[in-house]
Amino acid sequence: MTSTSPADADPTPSGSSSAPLNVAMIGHAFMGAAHSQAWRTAGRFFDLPLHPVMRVLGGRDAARVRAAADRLGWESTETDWRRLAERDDVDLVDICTPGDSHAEIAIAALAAGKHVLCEKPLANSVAEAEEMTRAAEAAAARGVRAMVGFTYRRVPAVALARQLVAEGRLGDIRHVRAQYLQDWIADPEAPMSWRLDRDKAGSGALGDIGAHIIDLTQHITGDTIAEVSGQLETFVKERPQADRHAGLSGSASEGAERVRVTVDDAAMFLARFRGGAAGVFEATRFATGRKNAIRIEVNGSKGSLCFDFEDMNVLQFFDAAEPEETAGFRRILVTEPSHPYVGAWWPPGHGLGYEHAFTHQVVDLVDALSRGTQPTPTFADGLRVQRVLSAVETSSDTRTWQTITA
Ligand code: SOE
Repeated sequence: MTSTSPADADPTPSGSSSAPLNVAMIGHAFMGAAHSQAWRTAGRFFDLPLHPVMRVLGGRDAARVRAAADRLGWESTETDWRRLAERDDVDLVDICTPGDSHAEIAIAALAAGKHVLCEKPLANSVAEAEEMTRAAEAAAARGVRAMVGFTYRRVPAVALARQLVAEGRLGDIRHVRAQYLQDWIADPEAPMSWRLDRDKAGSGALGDIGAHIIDLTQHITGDTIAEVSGQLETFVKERPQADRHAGLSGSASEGAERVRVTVDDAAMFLARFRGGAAGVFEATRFATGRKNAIRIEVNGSKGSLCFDFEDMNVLQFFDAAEPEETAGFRRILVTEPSHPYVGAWWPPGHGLGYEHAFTHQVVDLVDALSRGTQPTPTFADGLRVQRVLSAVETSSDTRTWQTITA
């Protein structure tokens, strides 16, 4: 079914001279809203070489996807994603669905000659991620590009962290310490959600938020994880069935049927990086009081850095070369125009938020597409993360260290 909606679907100032990039998005929950904000905003703050046009929103329920298209600014709607992916007025498909549909949609869209942006984690298994990566590499030979949405890479303080490591300011990397702490299901009566269903999500905290800190630490250090020893825990084994269409903070009716939780609630693992660094990782949805706390500390022979998403416009940096009387962690406010992405936004000190990283993702994707270059992270980067996820699961099941192929 297709229909039209308010003219605000074209998010770029009228009269834009650049060619259109016709975008379709599938899925309109939390990630769909965040991606829509990015497609709407990018051309208004950055000079884009192509201007994104929000052509069509895909969803299963006609009334709900129509309402979402009106709210989020999409021109038309489809309830059949296959038809959406075949439309001549679509150049790129943005996949914002649960992980169990990523592979099927991405492979079909790439085969139809559409660029693809796929939310993380790339897939629900290594086998799916490998198939997607093969499809992406074959499509790249035809000039069709694919990217996976690890957006936290595009927080300015994270981009600065990577720059400092790449410049050698930390020296040889010894320790990588990463946590991703949430508490949205710490209440045992919090209802079931697709994120707690292995068939839909592939895994629990491990793949949903553990994937972010695996990608982030590999991105910041420029190194990759070679071995892991993991422990997965499921603290609450069953939950009340959620009311239909309940979101992250959903609700359950009195006396609702109780269903089994089939994923991990928390994932902890040790890691060895190929370059020799030792890693300690923790991803949990039971850190009561922590809402979306991503904390990364990297210690090197010449210095350290520390990032906390709850203070996301700051990067803490320790320079071991400082004389001891003035040594200490420096609190860098990453809001100068010279910092990555910041110049397009506000004057120094005003700060950015969660949603800006999604806009930066669109900016870099559109720039790569206009140049005919490969946007990152690639599906191969997503596959590397998937292999670590799988190795942690196997390690937890077998209580053995597991090696990840390069
Ligand atoms: C839920 O854990 C979630 O929405 C993740 O799926 C996102 O990737 C993360 O950025 C915020 O929390």
